[in-house]
Amino acid sequence: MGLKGGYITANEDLYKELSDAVVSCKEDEVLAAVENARGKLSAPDIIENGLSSGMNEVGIMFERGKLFLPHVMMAAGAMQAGVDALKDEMPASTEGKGKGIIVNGTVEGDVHDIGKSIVSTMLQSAGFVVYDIGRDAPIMDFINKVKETNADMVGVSALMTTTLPGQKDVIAALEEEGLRDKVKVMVGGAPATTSWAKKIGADCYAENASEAVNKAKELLL
Ligand code: HCB
Repeated sequence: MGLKGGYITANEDLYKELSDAVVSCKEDEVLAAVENARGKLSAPDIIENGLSSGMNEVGIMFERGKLFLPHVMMAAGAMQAGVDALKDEMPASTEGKGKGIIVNGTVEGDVHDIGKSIVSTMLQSAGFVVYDIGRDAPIMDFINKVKETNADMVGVSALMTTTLPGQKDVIAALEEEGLRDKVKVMVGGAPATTSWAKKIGADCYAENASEAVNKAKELLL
């Protein structure tokens, strides 16, 4: 428990333990921290405020040369194990049921998929039907899945400045295929912003998975 005691600092201690476990790059530490937080924090809270902040810290340390790529890969694997351990505990809601089919993927050339997968899981928990087309997904995979499922929304993730234009390319392809009026487009990922979303004609930008759920509800329900 933190110095001041009480719920807020107790939660902060749990967040820190979760975050530190990801920074340790060790799967067993992440699983132990998740186990300790279970029942005290909700599954989305553990993922968004604990594990994800650890992953951001790993990113900063990588940028500063304090961690190297193999560490980042291990931290990513450890974080994914923590997220997987919580999958069955995501709150189930039927709010979005029958209201929205969402195709979600990471653009071609980009292998980052932890955040995108969290978004898919949270959207599913909210009751939306989600088709996750994975990472490094060619533009036509987005288009074909939209056609096949008659989707209402497309979520396009990009984690690198070099792959960010892929979001624009997906929108352009939707236009070319005459699908743009039928589907909403949500963009996300670290280099994306609200102004980028506006610039490329997306319907919304979501900073994290909770916001992605809220934006999907706003646009589809
Ligand atoms: Co990677 N990587 N990486 N990486 N990586 C970044 C993204 C850098 C920013 C790190 C840095 O240099 N500071 C950088 C990109 C720089 C740039 O912009 N140009 C980078 C680089 C350069 C690379 C490689 C090129 C490294 C190399 O090989 N030399 C290579 C990429 C190869 C490729 O894609 N072709 C690479 C590889 C890797 C892995 C494999 C080691 C690993 C990915 C594992 C995986 O995803 N399965 C990895 C990781 C983990 C990172 C960092 C450290 C963390 C990303 C992450 O998972 N964050 C990242 C640094 C950073 O982002 N701060 C670094 C945690 C999740 C929960 O957050 O932002 O992904 P998120 O998702 C949020 C949010 O954005 C939003 O909701 C999510 C949940 O809250 N959201 C959406 C995301 N998508 C959405 C879609 C929607 O529709 C709505 C909301």
